Amino acid sequence: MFCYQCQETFKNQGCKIQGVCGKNEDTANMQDLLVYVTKGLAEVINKRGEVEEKYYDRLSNNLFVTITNANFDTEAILNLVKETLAMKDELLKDVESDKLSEFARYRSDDSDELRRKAIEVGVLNIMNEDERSLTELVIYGLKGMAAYNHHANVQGFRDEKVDKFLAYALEETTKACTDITKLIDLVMETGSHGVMAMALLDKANTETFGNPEITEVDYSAGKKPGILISGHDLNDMKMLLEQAKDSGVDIYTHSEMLPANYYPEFKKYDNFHGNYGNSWWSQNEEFEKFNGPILMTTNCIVPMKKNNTYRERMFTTGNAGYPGCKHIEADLNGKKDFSEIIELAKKCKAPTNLEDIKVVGGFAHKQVIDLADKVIDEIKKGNIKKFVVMAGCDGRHKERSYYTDFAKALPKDYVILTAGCAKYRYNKLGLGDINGIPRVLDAGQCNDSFSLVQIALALKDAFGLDDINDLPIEYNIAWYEQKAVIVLLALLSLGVKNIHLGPTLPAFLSPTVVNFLVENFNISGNTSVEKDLEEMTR
Ligand code: FSO
Ligand code: SF4
Repeated sequence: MFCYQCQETFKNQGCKIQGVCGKNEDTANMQDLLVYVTKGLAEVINKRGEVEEKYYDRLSNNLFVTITNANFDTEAILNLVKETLAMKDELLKDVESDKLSEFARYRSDDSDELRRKAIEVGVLNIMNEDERSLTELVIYGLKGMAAYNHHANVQGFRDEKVDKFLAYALEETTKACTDITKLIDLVMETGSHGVMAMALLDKANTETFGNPEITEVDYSAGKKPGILISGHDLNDMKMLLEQAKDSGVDIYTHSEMLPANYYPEFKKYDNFHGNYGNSWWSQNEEFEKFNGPILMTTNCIVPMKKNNTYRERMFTTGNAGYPGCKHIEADLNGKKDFSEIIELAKKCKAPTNLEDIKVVGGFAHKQVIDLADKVIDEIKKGNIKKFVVMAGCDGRHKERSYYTDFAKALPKDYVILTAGCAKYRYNKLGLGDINGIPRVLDAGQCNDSFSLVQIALALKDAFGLDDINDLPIEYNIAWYEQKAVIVLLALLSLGVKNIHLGPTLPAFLSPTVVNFLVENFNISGNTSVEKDLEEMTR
């Protein structure tokens, strides 16, 4: 195995024996094969021109499965490989096979042969370091885009341009190409389609569940048994709330599901209790204490400790998977039956209380733009000097305390704009407000970084500026997995410069690619809180 797709990769070089995330060699290889056959399917889709939506769905789902911490179930991934090859065969009928690449020509339904092939198709097959770096940058961006696309698709929203770009770009990565300029163009195109995918998901979420609104979220535990739902899939959240509404069981969010608390549609449910716990990496301890069933709708799953007590009460759904945990499939209409989880919850103890705290969030674009006059007034009066976008991911490494220290050290006239699980590093610090405007404005999940861009564009218009970089906004972004990669590429495609990216720069960026990003976008890694603060408060 060789994997260097996330921020926690071994020694910031690559996981070669076992993933730091817990992914073992077999799973890693099988994920490589899934990406390989997905590229083959994409090529055949492109040759056919028009195909049914289910083939595009397959591209997004497969890429989503290979995102860090989403799916640890090797057998389930092997089955996806087989299904993908079978779907490709359906499309191959009218395609001349001598015009196809090895990715598209490959076929087998034999598990042993597929396991053998899985060892051969890793990222190190691209020998040229810069070509590999840019190709993987595109692939990781596509994985993030695929995740957002999938969430929109299951709500019945599609953008043909996103689907077609996914197929196009996947095929492009099969072509040996050492033309760096061409690959950089593909990276930037990936970013601009990332904006479209985030816009699509924003439309899907807000048209289906309403616009997020300012909400004080309760983190305390109630007296009734509960179900904890984690991950990013709001459609699953809706189905669970609906099915559990008269059951006497409370629903709690964990980690990236926290922003569900901000949506009007979910607030209607009396048994929606609030949020429980913190970001994804704290789940081993917090899932123990929750006492009831847990539903993982997407990443981030942390491998269970040997002596865990929650394997039997953790369920996965969608593209998430974990060996030994029951997986809830959707029926042909996309409906999921969560009755087994609800029945199990009734027999469980209520959650152990972790903290009695309430935290305010819900500052997506509509809510902030509704407050625009007030915000602009405070900027003009000099009460708000700058915004700092601190969106992205949290992670388990100690060095991430940088973000807590940075937030604490920011001058009192600075406001943090956040989205994603990065917020757990500073959302409970009690950083106060500026004449009623909280100093931490949480827009929602990582995909709601789109909201932060909308807010920036609205401010640019309000101040009559030509360039988004002339705004009083700094970017100090924390990344972990591939959804953060598409958020980064989306920002670059919009022309955002001077981004600080940490806690470390991606291992998959070669020195040539880092130079390109520095020269064209003035990207930098983190140094120390003091130095970065000095630079960002000039
Ligand atoms: Fe976090 Fe995990 Fe949302 Fe990621 S829970 S790290 S960028 O999956 O997707 O922010
Ligand atoms: Fe390593 Fe990250 Fe890949 Fe897991 S996802 S194997 S931690 S690089």
